[in-house]
Amino acid sequence: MSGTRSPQSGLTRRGFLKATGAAAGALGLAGAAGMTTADSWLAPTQAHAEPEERVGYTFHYRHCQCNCHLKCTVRDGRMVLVEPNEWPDKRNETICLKGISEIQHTYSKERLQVPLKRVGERGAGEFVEITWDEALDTIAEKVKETQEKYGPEAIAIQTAVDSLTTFLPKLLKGQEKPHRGIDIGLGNGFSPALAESGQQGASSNEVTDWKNAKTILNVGCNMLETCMVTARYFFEAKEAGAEIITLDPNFCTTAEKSTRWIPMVAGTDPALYLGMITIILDNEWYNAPYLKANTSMPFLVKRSDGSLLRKNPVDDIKQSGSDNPFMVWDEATGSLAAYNAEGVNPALEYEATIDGETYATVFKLLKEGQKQYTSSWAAETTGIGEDVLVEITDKYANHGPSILSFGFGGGEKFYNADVAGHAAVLLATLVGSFGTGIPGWGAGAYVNAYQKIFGTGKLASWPLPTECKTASAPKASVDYRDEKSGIRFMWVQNGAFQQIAGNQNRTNEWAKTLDFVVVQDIWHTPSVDWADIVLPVCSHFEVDEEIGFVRALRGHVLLQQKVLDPLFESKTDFWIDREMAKRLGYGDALPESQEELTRFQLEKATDKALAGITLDEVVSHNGVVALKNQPDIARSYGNQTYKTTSGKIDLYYENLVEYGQALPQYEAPHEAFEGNPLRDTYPLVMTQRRSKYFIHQNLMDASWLRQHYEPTLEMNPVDMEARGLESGDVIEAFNDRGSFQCACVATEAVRPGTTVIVEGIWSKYMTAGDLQNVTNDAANPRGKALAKGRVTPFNDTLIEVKKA
Ligand SMILES: Nc1nc2c(c(=O)[nH]1)N[C@H]1C(S)=C(S)[C@@H](COP(=O)(O)OP(=O)(O)OC[C@H]3O[C@@H](n4cnc5c(=O)[nH]c(N)nc54)[C@H](O)[C@@H]3O)O[C@H]1N2
Ligand SMILES: Nc1nc2c(c(=O)[nH]1)N[C@H]1C(S)=C(S)[C@@H](COP(=O)(O)OP(=O)(O)OC[C@H]3O[C@@H](n4cnc5c(=O)[nH]c(N)nc54)[C@H](O)[C@@H]3O)O[C@H]1N2
Ligand SMILES: [Mo]
Repeated sequence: MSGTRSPQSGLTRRGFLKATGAAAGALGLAGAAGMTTADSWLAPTQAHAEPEERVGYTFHYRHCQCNCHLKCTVRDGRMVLVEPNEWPDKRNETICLKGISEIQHTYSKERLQVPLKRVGERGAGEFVEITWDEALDTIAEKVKETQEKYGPEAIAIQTAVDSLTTFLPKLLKGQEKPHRGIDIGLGNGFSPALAESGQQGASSNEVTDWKNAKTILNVGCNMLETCMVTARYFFEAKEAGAEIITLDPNFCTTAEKSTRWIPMVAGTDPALYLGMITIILDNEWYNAPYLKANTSMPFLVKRSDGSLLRKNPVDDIKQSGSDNPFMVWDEATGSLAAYNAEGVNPALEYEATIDGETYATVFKLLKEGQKQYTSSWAAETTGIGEDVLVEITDKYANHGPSILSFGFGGGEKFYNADVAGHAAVLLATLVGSFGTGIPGWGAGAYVNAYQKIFGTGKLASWPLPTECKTASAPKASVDYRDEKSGIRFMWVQNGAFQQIAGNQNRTNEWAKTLDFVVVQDIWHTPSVDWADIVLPVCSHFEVDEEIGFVRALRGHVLLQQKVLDPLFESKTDFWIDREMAKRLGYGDALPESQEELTRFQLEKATDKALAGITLDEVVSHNGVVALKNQPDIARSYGNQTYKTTSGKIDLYYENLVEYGQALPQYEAPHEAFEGNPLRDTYPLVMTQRRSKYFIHQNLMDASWLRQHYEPTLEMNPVDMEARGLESGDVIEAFNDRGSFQCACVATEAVRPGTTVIVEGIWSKYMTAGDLQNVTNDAANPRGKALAKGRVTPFNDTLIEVKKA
């Protein structure tokens, strides 16, 4: 930064007094102006005879999936103690090192203190301090200019889960979350069969149901670090006798605590599932009555073009349903019948010629297609022994109830993720995992299960003028950085745009071509340096009124209340929304206060889980109240109800016929596959993982955590020896996209040929470069046809490593 005060140089007297309120004056804190960073806030001070102490309640960040509710003690204006708050359901009273560290991290020297305006080249991180009015007026002007010149869809607003305002994207009428391919890879293949419309890939039951399972296959999910509040239920299941088998290229924390770890080759998850499907079919371990009654397996497919047979022909495959039902072969009458006709007994395996065309059931096509995916092929592809594959398939199919668990990392971050997701839902359906209500059966990503099924506790949404709605990302674009996205103005309201895309050099080149970039954040993350205007935001501990945001998670209503006054010149996300609304001519459209908003969201909600819950009640319970009318353990698709076209589990994806993926067909990863000639130059796969210490880029600057973790590339000793490396050496990791430097460490926990690094590390903490410089961003063309677009194949990355 030039021409402005550095974060360390202190805060104005005015700012400080505002930040600490009356207590500062009354107690006469010494050296007030210097107490702006963790170091100075935490320096020994004179003991006061009568410290002023109070307690405030808030929730922590959510992107680590936990959103823990915290009880915070504030002494003489400083937060000095963070503890788990009391919940009606005691099992939720959790906190981890991340939460405790906020005593330091909230006051980090990386806090953005004042609004900033760029003065150097974009990306150089040179700023001057400006007033809030100047910042917001400039932005409003740019918004209007962009809207007039290119239309509102030229503005993209990046949101994530930690900022709880929902107004900005609608006020700007721009694209929210333009095509960026995150957390949708497996779900793209998994969710259409069940018509899960919320979080793609969401699990069909809660993790609390694991204790009722006998066999749990956990494929590429490190939930003991990535959803730490589920640990209790993981161990509950283990103690109840479930066999938890983790399949992961690396001996992650969750593998270590599982009953068994089965290492596998990264990127081969589709082969694992396809191999298991073959074993189930060959041994007739599937649940035939279930498949007949509840799935599209008996539907008839025209062999010549792959279309499903309906009662009446259609021009568009979307035209079906009860008016124009799919057809099956009825064994009761020996004739064609609508799948949903009274008393129909559909044939599972059947083939017939009708009007000169051959039709076969989906199940028959599946069996034929699976012939190529033998168990020995799957064993060879995944690196899992064939006997082991048969053994775990037997357990999964015949020693249930069984759970199939995957993550949002791991195999999700490969080019072929939708194939894996599709094969996973097929596998889970073959053994009857969904909709039976039998405890302990389920499948999906449990890393976001917060105990209650996705969508429970839906808050009322504040109505805005009808013209205030978001634009959808243009169909033609598959990546927010391609020309077809039409983006000219990027507002990073929550999240970091260098972080959410692979191949950072491409992101940076694109960022240079934009007309305007706003970054709204709490800390000075690397993306901040790419902003034209930087807006400093309050942490989750700071609100400018008594009431903050509300959300319903983990079976409870959780309220944010004031712990601290806004630090420095920071403002709440809500305040920024209101100020923008005024400047864009919607001054009256937003609630007056967060309290008004929160009261509305709670008290106008129609969800029975929120029935009768008032804001006053939540406040009187220190911010945590249990949802109403909740089952002990939530399970989706009760009584076999699916919102699919047929109302059954639709496993045959007619929209993917042209890609040869109506039923899942193996596809190798984009880069990280055996036999790729690129491997001669870049022989190592670079997988990424999350860490219990950080939430992506958030908390990277928490020095109490950073003392336990230095950025390292984790490598197998064999690969290190071959390169003359020893633990602690600084290495350069590189490929055609770019490079980075950091220390390496030898560990047997990593498969030979594979490397691991924690994603999200700020470039300034690397020796040089950024890990995002090397990650793969290739867009699978099939992405266009998938519900949520293409996935970013971060893990599908080859590198070479040498001593720096
Ligand atoms: N503490 C913390 N928790 C978080 C987050 C965080 O940043 N910090 N982020 C949240 C977010 S946004 C997400 S998306 C989730 C992700 O949650 P997870 O899915 O648990 O994510 P990861 O830790 O990236 O990867 C899980 C495992 O996949 C393995 N893996 C890598 N490649 C493959 C492969 O090809 N096949 C298989 N089978 N396994 C593979 C890795 O070794 C790793 O152990 O975590 C959430 N929770
Ligand atoms: N190489 C690589 N890259 C990846 C991944 C990978 O596996 N490998 N994983 C990808 C995945 S799955 C995900 S989900 C993304 C996550 O990427 P992001 O969405 O960018 O991650 P977050 O940490 O959730 O949010 C980032 C910023 O929000 C700020 N923030 C926190 N709370 C608030 C708030 O209340 N208000 C505002 N305004 N800001 C706030 C934090 O300071 C942080 O800088 O990363 C992706 N990037
Ligand atoms: Mo994610």
